[in-house]
Amino acid sequence: MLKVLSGVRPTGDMHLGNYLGAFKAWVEDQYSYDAFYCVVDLHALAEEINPEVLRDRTLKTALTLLAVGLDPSKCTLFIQSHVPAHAEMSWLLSCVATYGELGRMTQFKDKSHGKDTVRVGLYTYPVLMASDILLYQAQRVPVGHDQKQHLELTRDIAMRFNNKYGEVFTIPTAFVPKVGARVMDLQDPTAKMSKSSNNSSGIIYVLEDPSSIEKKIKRAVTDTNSDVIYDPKSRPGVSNLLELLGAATDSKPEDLAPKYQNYGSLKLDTSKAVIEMLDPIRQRVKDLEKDLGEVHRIIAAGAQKAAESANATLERAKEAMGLLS
Ligand code: AQP
Repeated sequence: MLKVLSGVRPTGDMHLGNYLGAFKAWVEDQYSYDAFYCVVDLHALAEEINPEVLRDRTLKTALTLLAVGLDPSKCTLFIQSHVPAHAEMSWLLSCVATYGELGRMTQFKDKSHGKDTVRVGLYTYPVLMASDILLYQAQRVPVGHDQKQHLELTRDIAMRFNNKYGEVFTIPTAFVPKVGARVMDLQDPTAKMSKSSNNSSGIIYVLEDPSSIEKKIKRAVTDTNSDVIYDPKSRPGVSNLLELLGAATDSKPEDLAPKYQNYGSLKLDTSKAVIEMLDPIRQRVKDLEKDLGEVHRIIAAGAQKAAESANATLERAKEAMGLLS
């Protein structure tokens, strides 16, 4: 079976972008691949985060992943920091990656822009991400558009390592889901929906109350025109709503557009469809919260299974680089 790996940062509550752009594909992939999914808590430390908040969000993210349909009997779900090989491999690969290539990462440029203090971890983040992927010899890595550059870097690092030290790593390929690959902010449809956005009214959270979802979609920014046309470039707001409705009802946004004469009815149908899609997930989280002991058992077993694969690759990499065993 081919291996697949992906991760999510517990930097906030999970939103529709995470669900449509990543988790839905993760759930499908668990039936066809040897799938590893991790809550990448070490990555969350690259930016300011309160320790208690980080702990809570890490658990809540794991709960959400189980609730969206990850099945521990079909995939390996674990917390990144529970597998120490990630941090160790990250040092080995930071001795392969170069300062220049990390500086070219647009996510680093965006996140460090205008800040007086920037953590080294934010700069070396892509090396830790490369470690996450390469430790499991993953062939397929589902990512949103925003992560494609990091995946390219992972490939470069792996190829450089293999050329210099011998074939240790499988070269991974990015997989960007067609539907929901880029869910946009409801208040600023030119920016992607993001946990760290300053304005939560542009974000729909996976576990949000139906009444709040309805309000946010009702207030979503559209355009000055009133006709419903699917054209993400010239009509980003209305196109984002059509994409959400399409993703929630398994239809194409361009086929949905002609069915609507005004924004009001489009917004109403979109909120109904989104609420219906998220409702069962919210219910499952409530059930899982009643048995947190079981959730902890699942992630402990996941870490044990992940460590077996990760440690085998780590040992090969250390040996290839000349570390005494
Ligand atoms: N708006 C989005 N549309 C489609 N996919 C998205 N993803 C995130 N936002 C969108 C995908 O979700 C997966 C996990 O994301 P992550 O939290 O690890 O990283 P991120 O891209 O940095 O997510 P955020 O919400 O933007 O977090 P912050 O604000 O903390 O930076 C990834 O596959 C990602 O592509």
